[in-house]
Amino acid sequence: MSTGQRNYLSLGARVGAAALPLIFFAGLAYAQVEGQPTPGGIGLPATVTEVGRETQTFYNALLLPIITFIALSVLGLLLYVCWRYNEQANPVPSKLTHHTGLEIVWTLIPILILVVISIPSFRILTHQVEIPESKITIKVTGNQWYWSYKYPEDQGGGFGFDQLMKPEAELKEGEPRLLAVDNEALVPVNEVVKLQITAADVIHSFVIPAFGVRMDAVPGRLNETWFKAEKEGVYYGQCSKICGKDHAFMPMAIRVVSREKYDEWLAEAKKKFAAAGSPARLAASE
Ligand SMILES: [Cu+2]
Repeated sequence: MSTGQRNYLSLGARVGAAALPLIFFAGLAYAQVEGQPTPGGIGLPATVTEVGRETQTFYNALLLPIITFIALSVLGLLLYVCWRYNEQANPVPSKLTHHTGLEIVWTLIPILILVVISIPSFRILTHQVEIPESKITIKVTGNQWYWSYKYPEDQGGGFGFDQLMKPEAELKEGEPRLLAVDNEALVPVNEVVKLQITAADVIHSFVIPAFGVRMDAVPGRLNETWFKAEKEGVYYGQCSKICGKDHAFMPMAIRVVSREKYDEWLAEAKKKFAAAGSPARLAASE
């Protein structure tokens, strides 16, 4: 075996070794706990809704390959220019300033890429905002710096409550720091939940990555979206609009449970929160 070949092999081995952590982290990504971030996690978090899966496929199968291709092509071009057109290799530089053909190409190609991206993107957006028939409506209001929820009376609710981040000293075993809350909002599994989202003071943003839900909470405006969680568990999110000093400390937590447990909780919560404040009434959802 020649020295050249051996060098080539050792280069291959080095590249392989460098790729190992990537493979390791990719493995971790698949082992992520649903509903909350995992140490060492990479890639998008696990999702439990159809819309969530659509957005992830869109990102992993289309956006990521396109951006990787663009980044590598630009890097390749840069390296080629450094090598081919440096002062020694190219002592007499070209004086060319315009090339109509080239300008048309570098305008058209990005436009075509954006058109290709926009088609599946608008399809997912439509899916996110076209709300299927739902029996459950929850109104979520962003406040500086907590969320409040209202469950309408005609759906077995008639109460509202505030959801505040739990201080670290009060965390129970297994509860994630900066994400766990005092009052979790419950929803039943495999049922369409319509969310009405607004804010009381400044713009907040209601985001639950595992549901593929992201919707701005704007004062004076009622935004709507929906989700249908397919798996029981607790799913966390964080406000995603810079909304003031405690922006980072207003997480949301939604617990997905069976229909029976949900009905039990409704009855309990009705007593608990009715005692705490006035019952919530929502504008009747269609
Ligand atoms: Cu906020």
